Amino acid sequence: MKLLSGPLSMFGAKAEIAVAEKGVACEVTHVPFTLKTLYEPKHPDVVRINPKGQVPVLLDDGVEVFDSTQIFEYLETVCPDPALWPAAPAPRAEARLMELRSDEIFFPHVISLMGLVGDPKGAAALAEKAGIIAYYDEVEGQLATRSYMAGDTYSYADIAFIMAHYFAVFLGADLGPDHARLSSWRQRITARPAVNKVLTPMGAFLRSNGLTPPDFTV
Ligand SMILES: N[C@@H](CCC(=O)N[C@@H](CS)C(=O)NCC(=O)O)C(=O)O
Repeated sequence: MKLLSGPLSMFGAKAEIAVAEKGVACEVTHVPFTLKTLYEPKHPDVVRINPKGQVPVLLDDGVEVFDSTQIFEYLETVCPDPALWPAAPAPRAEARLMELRSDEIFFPHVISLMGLVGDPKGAAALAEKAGIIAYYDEVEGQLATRSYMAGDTYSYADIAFIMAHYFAVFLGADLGPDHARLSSWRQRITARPAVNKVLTPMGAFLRSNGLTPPDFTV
């Protein structure tokens, strides 16, 4: 298997963590990326395989898959053990929805914040931060009766949210004193070797660019 990701790609990191959790033999390549030029010029395989020209892209013996969530689905099919979706229909549906919510409800606030770094205390940035905190509040409530994002087992939903949360914290939207359960969830997730394996080089990339990674990571 080959995975094309990026040194500062939230979605790429999701796929990188998943292949590490699965323990599958996979050559991970970071496509060229700098803070100045971003992904230009794009990696030819990314352009060829993904009409959106985005990482991550997975290549496996003639199969070519793009989009982090589709990569999760493919990995679960070809490498079912260890399972990263819960087995029973209800928690599985919940895990899929929490994974979707992380990418499509929570993370858009973070993307908006990225565009507002020049005015972090302005009304627009504060509104995005409020959206992020409201999401934390909601998940904090859910964690009263579950240990992970979607129940009592670690799943792709946890992988998605630790990465989205990483970027939120990087942009100044950290947990508060009312988020004790989320804080303990974060400790458990970042202690996982597969998560650490991906967050450590990402932190090094940020530092090498004069930036400070979230302080909950090494
Ligand atoms: N929904 C996609 C989003 C992928 C995505 O936004 N990738 C970003 C990097 S995190 C990218 O390649 N951006 C370059 C571009 O859009 O030109 C997924 O889950 O993989």
